[in-house]
Amino acid sequence: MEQIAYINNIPYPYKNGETILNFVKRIEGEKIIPTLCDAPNLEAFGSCRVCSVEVALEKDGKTKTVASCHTPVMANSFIYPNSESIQELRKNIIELVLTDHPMDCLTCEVNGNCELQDVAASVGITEVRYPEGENHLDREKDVSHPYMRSDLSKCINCYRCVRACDEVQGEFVLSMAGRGFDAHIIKGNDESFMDSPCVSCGACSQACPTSAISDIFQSKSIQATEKTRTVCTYCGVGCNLDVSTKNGKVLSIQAPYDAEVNQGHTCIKGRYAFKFYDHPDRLRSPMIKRNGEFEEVSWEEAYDYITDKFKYYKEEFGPDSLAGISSSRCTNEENYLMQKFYRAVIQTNNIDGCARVCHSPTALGMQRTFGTGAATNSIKDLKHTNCIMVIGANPTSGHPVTGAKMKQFAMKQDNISIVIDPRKTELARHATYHLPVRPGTNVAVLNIMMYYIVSEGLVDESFIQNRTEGFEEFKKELLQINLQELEEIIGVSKEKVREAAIAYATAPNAMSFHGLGVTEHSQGTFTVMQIADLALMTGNIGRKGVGVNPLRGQNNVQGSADMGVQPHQGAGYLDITKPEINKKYNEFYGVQVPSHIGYKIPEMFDAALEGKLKAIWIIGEDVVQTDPNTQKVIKALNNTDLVIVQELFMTETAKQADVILPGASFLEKSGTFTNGERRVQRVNQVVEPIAGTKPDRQIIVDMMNKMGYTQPDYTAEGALKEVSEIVPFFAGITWENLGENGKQWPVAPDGTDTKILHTKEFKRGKGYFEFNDFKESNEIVQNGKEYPYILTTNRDLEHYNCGAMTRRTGNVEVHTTDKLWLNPKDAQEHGISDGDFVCVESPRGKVDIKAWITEGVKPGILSTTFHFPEIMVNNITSDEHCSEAMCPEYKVVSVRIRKSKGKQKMIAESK
Ligand SMILES: Nc1nc2c(c(=O)[nH]1)N[C@H]1C(S)=C(S)[C@@H](COP(=O)(O)OP(=O)(O)OC[C@H]3O[C@@H](n4cnc5c(=O)[nH]c(N)nc54)[C@H](O)[C@@H]3O)O[C@H]1N2
Ligand SMILES: Nc1nc2c(c(=O)[nH]1)N[C@H]1C(S)=C(S)[C@@H](COP(=O)(O)OP(=O)(O)OC[C@H]3O[C@@H](n4cnc5c(=O)[nH]c(N)nc54)[C@H](O)[C@@H]3O)O[C@H]1N2
Ligand SMILES: [Mo]
Repeated sequence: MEQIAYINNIPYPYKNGETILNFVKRIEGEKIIPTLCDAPNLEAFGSCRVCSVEVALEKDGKTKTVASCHTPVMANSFIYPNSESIQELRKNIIELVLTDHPMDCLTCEVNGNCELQDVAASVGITEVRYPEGENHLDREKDVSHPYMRSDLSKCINCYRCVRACDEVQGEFVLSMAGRGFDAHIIKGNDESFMDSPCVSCGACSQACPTSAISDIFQSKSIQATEKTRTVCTYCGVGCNLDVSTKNGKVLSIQAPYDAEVNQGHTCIKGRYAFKFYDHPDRLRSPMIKRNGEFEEVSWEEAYDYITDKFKYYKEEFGPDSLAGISSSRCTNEENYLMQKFYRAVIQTNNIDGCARVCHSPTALGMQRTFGTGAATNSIKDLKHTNCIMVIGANPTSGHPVTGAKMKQFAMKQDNISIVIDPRKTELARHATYHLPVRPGTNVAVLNIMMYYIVSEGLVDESFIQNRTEGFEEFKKELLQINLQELEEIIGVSKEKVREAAIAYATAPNAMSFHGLGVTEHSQGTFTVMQIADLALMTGNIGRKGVGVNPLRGQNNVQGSADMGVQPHQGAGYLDITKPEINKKYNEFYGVQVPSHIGYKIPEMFDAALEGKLKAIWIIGEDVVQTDPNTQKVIKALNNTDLVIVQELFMTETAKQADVILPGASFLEKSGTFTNGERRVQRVNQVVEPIAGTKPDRQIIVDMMNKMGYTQPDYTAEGALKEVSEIVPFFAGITWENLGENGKQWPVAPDGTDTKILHTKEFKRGKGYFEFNDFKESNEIVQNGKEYPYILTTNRDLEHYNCGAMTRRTGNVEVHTTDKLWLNPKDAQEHGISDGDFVCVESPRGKVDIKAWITEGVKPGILSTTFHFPEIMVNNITSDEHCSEAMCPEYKVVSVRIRKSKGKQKMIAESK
């Protein structure tokens, strides 16, 4: 039965549980009731009372004044949102607020965009009747931080910042101290933004209605002439961003509240780390290296130079003497064009991308078990699950908006969270179970988990029966594992593993998330298959709140593989070796494309060292800094006749180039990115490309035409149309129908998208069980004796991969260098103190890194990041890689350590 309530004596239907505020706003419009402490992404709070309304139980009956933001509508009640007495009440409240608020509006940074000003005007205040009271002008402004600012003289104690920090980011940095007139916001233990544990997500700044908390970009106050919605360039979460511009310059970035992905939230990189885009270091002209020096040349000269050489190598040494690396930082359309260039124009399948060094084992492992290599569910399923298993991922740094949601999940009573990670990550600190396994032993710990689930009869028999194959054989092998031996290998008690396994298997809905701690190993693909097996045996597939969910890395790494940036599958994951597929591509591209598998990235470098690779074109990937074994990569590039690097900056790789082509960043182009939940979203050009640069797609299209292949000029609509004609799961995607929030593939021709995969059957028919036993990494077998420590490498919140972009923003002031996590026991043994440089040596070489002494790693385990070229940690990582997918084993490096003498001496000398 429809429920009715009255607004000003007119009846309207309301939704069950709807607050009076939302009800009245929905019927009468946004501005009808003023609010101060309310915000779209926060729970109702009911403290400022500005949103008060009168409610009576019968017409013209006795009314009661209630805060509309947190009072639900009652059936048949009579609501008077703007009665005379309510208007008087609101005016009084605001006047009181204003008495201790400084009246320096004209010189205030948010003048014209201040919510307090708006509300004051809307309740009809023209002057304050009370004498100006005491105010808080003695409160010092906090300018300690490169981004965050506070001026608490402007604070009206609405708690929005405190609630944003708690409810949105889950950081609990802000709180209220003191009472009455002295009540004030503090950060951490009453310290500055810089000294507090603030993660600079800016949620508080976006939430603050005045300028009490803001940021250096004055994001709220900006008198922008234009706002453009686009998608973040950093990680695979795919946050939507509202970018404000004036006179063609980016002023600030805010997060739209109506974005399905990020609901008004984003992180320090998305919101604040954009100033790389017009940094003086941007490459601004094509260049050719002559006699060891780069010379600026025209685009025509660069194109002709490359075209002549490409034609010559192709003719003389065959198409397979050329190779390309495409960029997951670029759009789908650009990646599609780049693989098309290699397949249709050069006629080689030598095309690969950063997924190789990242989640290639995920794609392969999930294809083997399910048939599709992408996340099965959506991030919003965190609302529908009872248990999360996070293995080898550190989302509060790598995927901060998702990480914040997971942290909120883990902090709720009754929710189960299992974190499998050698380090005590932020999520591990909140987890129900943290299993700190030795790096490289995932296969062992997952086999123990599955052993207990099977032997204790916790499997989902009917799911196994109806939806899977291979279980009997699998079970036979699984039950033969040696628990004692494996327990020793992982370094965690099997009892604890058993408890976690039971928690996962008995949860009504359990969802797994995994990252590079799973994939970047010699047994990476097998581990992914085990995670998929765990879901299969417990029936955690095909509905809300379950599934296998890789936290994909780059903003568009999902998309670049979807578009065919892989040497064995073309656009749409079609197997290039199959004759019928080859025919399909031949017809579509109008030329003969090759049907033998091309080089993966490590094979490109091997071919270069053997003299077989003549030319390589690398777009947006700093392989020298980020691929393993740096010195080998440099040798390989030096041994390649023509190295073309298309970049924003003079990276370590660009320095090795023969030709440099200056590309354009995400703010300067249109297209689409696909996030980690298969969501294809529109990237809209915000500003013109920096003078001298070209959008990457333009460069590729120009090169196609120069090489004699007719490719029409680029439009976002046109390119997407071509993609949708060849990639089956893009069939129903058009630029138009993507709308603001995108669509999750597969998208049927009628435009219907897919939130959850494998609901009825798997792409390959039945889910496939395959048992794999633990095998010690070669790195440890061969080098473990001489190099007894294990170093694992990962990332920090503030910097992004090679750091070319984030090191050119204020982030570098927040986080200044890579640091080495070192257990106190190990530190003591080597006489190392916090901040000392430590020489970390592997069979490949040595690097000096600053020590950070912490219980976050066990004795014998070290951890660091790879964001700073001065450190260049990949000088010491190895060539070991996943046996199936060739993803490098960045996560297990055998090393020895000592206090670094050289570095200290250098520092002493420079004083
Ligand atoms: N701030 C920031 N965000 C990023 C990036 C960045 O550079 N900076 N990069 C983006 C990219 S490209 C990617 S791919 C993602 C990566 O994001 P994640 O997948 O979270 O990657 P990492 O931080 O490298 O490693 C994750 C965790 O694996 C753990 N680990 C190491 N060895 C093992 C092991 O043997 N077993 C288990 N179970 N765990 C292990 C590490 O301790 C670490 O906590 O992040 C993306 N987001
Ligand atoms: N030791 C260690 N090494 C690792 C890892 C690890 O865990 N440990 N992780 C690995 C992983 S998962 C990954 S994905 C790789 C990432 O390694 P990279 O792909 O090398 O890392 P990014 O910093 O993302 O580099 C992208 C480059 O693209 C440029 N760029 C950005 N946008 C554009 C654009 O629109 N056009 C053009 N032309 N250029 C652009 C940037 O300036 C930057 O130099 O690193 C790997 N390396
Ligand atoms: Mo990655």
